[in-house]
Amino acid sequence: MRNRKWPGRLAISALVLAVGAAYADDRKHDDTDVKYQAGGSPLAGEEMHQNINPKAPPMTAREFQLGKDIYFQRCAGCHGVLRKGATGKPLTPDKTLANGTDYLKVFIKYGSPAGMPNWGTSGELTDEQVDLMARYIQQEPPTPPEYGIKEMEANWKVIVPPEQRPTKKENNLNLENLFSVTLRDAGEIALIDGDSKKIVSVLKTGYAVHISRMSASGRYLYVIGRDARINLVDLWMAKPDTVAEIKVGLEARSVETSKFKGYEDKYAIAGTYWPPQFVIMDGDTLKPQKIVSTRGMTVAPEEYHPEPRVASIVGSHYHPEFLVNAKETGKIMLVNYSDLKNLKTSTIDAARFLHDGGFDSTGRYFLVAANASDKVAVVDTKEGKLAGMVDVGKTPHPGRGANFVDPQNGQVWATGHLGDDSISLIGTDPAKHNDKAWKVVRTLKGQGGGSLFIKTHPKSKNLWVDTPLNPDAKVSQSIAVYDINNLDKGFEMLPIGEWAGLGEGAKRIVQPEYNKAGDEVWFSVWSAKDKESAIVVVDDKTRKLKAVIKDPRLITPTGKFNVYNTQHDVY
Ligand code: DHE
Repeated sequence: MRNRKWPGRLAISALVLAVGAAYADDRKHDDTDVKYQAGGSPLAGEEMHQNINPKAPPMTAREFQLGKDIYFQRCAGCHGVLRKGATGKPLTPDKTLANGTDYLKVFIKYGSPAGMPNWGTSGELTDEQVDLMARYIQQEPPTPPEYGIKEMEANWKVIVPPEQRPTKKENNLNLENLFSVTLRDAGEIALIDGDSKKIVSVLKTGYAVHISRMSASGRYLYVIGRDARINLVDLWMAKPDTVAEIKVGLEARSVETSKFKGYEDKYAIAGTYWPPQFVIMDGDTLKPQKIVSTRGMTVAPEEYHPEPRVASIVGSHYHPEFLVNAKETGKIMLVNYSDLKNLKTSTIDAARFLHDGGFDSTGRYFLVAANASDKVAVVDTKEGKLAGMVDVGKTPHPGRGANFVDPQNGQVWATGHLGDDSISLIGTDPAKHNDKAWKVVRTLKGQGGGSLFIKTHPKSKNLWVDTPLNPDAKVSQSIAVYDINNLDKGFEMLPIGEWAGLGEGAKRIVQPEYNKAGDEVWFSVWSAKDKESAIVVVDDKTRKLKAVIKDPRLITPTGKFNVYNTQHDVY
């Protein structure tokens, strides 16, 4: 293919150009989910081994470094660290050398209707950068280092040993109504007192900090950054602070602790995107104990995948098990932690591209989006089996989802979608409504695509659905809210971005989160690092503005985790 005649290559390029250009404008509106998946990666700065491919177009060392930075910031999320493909196609030299530089330049510049963003015409990459990337992806992919116990222990610190920690709570905070707030681009979290709405403290965490999870006890906060650094924060200290930290790899998204009776917080677990593996640690010190690779075969059609990234992880309440979701293979591993030396793991074949998910209202069933497969897998954590596989809308993205009683269909769990404006309600009550269990029982029409999170509360009659990645500012800067008792009425739109009273900025409204009482809903108003952001608090009964939290330290607030609701899976 490589020595294809010039006219052939020109024809292909012209075709891609025509198709790309035809779609370039209006497709901008539907590749939000692809850009979202192609998020930044901390691997850009990592030293990597590099083979020079003599057949590839020459690059200087500096050009190669630039190409690596751009690849890991923009492309790795979809095409994988080793370029073997993930939600995006493989970009290995056997394929890219055959395409050649001109063809690749057109593809990168104009994108494709299949979802490749138009990096050039959208202005994200200059022509020189497009040329650089077309040559870069014909080189051998650099391989980042592996990360074993030696590397983890070299990046592990117990700042306050357990025996020196408070034996009782030493502050007068209402911990159950404390919020851990991700300050994404600051690499920090803000601890905000839910009662006073005041920032209690801002703690340094990992790069592009991602999520917080609670210990079973409600005393410890586990915070993970995209750079796979975990902070263990003791909320009983006079001033809550980090008491242990560890870096468990080069890139990560999820952390959890053991929740089964008798094992509460005995172990913590973190899953990494790179290397593709998970590690079980001591819950109170983060001492790494057991590393398990996720490399292996995908669900049918079975083929080897070299980098199945670990997506969501939850601790079972029925067995001493972690449910570990591997994105690219579509496998859900039930990892039994009762004997780490003789680790027992059973594996459920779900669907490829597992991402985020949450429990049903009973805490028995775990529903997880296989987002690029447009499905939701349902795991019965009591029986250790797949209870259902549900076809939903385009690119479901539930966060942990929302549990409520649909007046016509009984207990349901709901998810919004990145790729369309639907909201799928899945029946979750096989005992009383077996005919509706693990099926979409109702589809609501939302404000638009680009939804990331959906939330309700057992004491509320409201269902809140965000659309922060919708390209229309009116939609991304507002929230849709439904009356659960009258879902047919459709949604009311609340202009949360306007209520924040901020200057210019994206003001994306992201991730509704309730307070402990269930009578307030907190929304992040997420603008860029150099713009003002805020948190808006809405009264859940009246749906009126209750408070706006502004502070120069609130840089790019995104996820908010109320201690009580996160500890007890209230959503
Ligand atoms: Fe997240 C959860 C992965 C981008 C905010 N995100 C998750 C989970 C995964 C994941 C696997 C589930 C963790 C769990 O439950 O154990 N997120 C990814 C990505 O790979 C992706 C698409 C690209 C990236 O660069 O990371 C990505 N995520 C984002 C964002 O850009 C968001 C909107 C802002 C931010 O802070 O980074 C974001 N993700 C969140 C939040 C949760 C989350 C708030 C937890 C939701 C919850 O209620 O539990």
